[in-house]
Amino acid sequence: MNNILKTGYLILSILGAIWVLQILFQFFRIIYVHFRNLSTVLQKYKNDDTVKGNYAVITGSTDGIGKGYAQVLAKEGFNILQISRNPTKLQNVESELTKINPNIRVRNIIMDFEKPDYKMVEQQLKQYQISLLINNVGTGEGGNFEEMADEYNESLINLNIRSIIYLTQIVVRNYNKNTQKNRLGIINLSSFCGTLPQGFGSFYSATKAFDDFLSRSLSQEYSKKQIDVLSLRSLVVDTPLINKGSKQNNKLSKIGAINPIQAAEGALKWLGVASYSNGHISHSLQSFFVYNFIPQKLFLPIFAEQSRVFYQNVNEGHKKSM
Ligand SMILES: *[C@@H]1O[C@H](CO)[C@@H](O)[C@H](O)[C@H]1NC(C)=O
Ligand SMILES: *[C@@H]1O[C@H](CO)[C@@H](O)[C@H](O)[C@H]1NC(C)=O
Ligand SMILES: CC(=O)N[C@H]1CO[C@H](CO)[C@@H](O)[C@@H]1O
Repeated sequence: MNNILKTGYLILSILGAIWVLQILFQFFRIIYVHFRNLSTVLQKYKNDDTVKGNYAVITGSTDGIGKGYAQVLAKEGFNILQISRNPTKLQNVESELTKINPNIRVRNIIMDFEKPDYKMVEQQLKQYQISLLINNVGTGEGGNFEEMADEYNESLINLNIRSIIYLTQIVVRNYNKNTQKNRLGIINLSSFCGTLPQGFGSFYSATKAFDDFLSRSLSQEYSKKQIDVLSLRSLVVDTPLINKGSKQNNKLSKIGAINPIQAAEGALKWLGVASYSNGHISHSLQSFFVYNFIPQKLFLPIFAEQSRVFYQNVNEGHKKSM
C-alpha cells in the first residue's frame, strides 16, 4: 500500500513538474520576445536591392492596425506597398510614411477587397521583391447569428478568408529563395477570438479560427523554405472598429487595449520565433492568464455576454449612420 502511494505521489509530482515547466517556458518566452531588438529581428528580411527589394505588402493599411504596421516598417527602412480601397486615404498615409522616412518608396494599389481583382494584384507585385506580407484587412461583424445581414456574411468571407488565401499564394509564388537573400515573413491577422469560441461573434470567431489554422499549417509547410509565417491572435487594439463597440462610458471593453504602433511592434518581434502568438506583451500576458488559469466554463459565458453588448453597440451605430 505504502508503495502504491509513493508511486502515485511520484507520478503526480512528475506531471506537476511538466505542467509548471511548460507554463514557465511560455512565460519567459513572452518576456524574451518583448526584449528582442526589432531592427535586429527585421534585418534578415532585408536584401541589398533597396529599389526593387525590401517591400512590405500591407493590406488595409489606411486605418487602425494596418497603418500601425506601415508606420513601424517605414521607420525600419522597408519600402511599403499598400493595398486598400480609398485613394485619398492611401495618399494621406503615403505622405505620412515618406515624412517618417524620406529614404523609402511607397507604392499604392487601389483595390476593394469586397470586389477584388487578384490577377491585377499578381501582375503588379511581379515588379517587386517582397520581404513581408501583412495580411491585415479584415472585418468584425457580429451579433445574433440568425439575424446577420446578408452583406456581412459576404464581407466576412471576402475580407477575413479570401483575401488571405489569395494574397499569400501570390506573394509566396513571387518569392524566389534562390535569388532573394532575404527571408520572407508573413503575418496573418487571426485573433484571440479565433482560439476560443465566441458566442455572438460566432461567424467572426470561426473565420479567425480558419486564419489561425491555415497560418500554422503553412508555417509547417514552409519551414524549410526561408519563409516565416505567424498567426497573430491579438486582443483589443484601440481602432475605429473597437471604438464603435465601446461606448465612452464603457471602459470595461477597452481594458488592456494597446495602440496600433504597439500592436505592430509587439507582433513583428515574434516573427521566426513561433507560428502563433498573441503579439504585444500586454496581449500575450492577458492570454497566458486566460488560457492557463481560467476554466473555459467560467470564461466563455462572460466572453459571450461582453461580445453581445459590444455588437449591439456596433450594430446600433450602423443603423444610425444609414
Ligand atoms: C537595436 O539595434 C540597433 C542597431 O542594431 C540600434 O541602433 C538600436 O539602438 C537598438 N534599439 C534598442 C531599443 O536597443
Ligand atoms: C494565412 O492564412 C490564410 C488563410 O487564412 C492562408 O491562405 C495563407 O496561406 C496564410 N499565410 C501563410 C503563408 O500561412
Ligand atoms: C447563408 C446566407 O445568408 N447567405 C447570404 C449571404 O449574403 C449574400 C449576399 O447578400 C446572399 O446572397 C446569401 O444568400
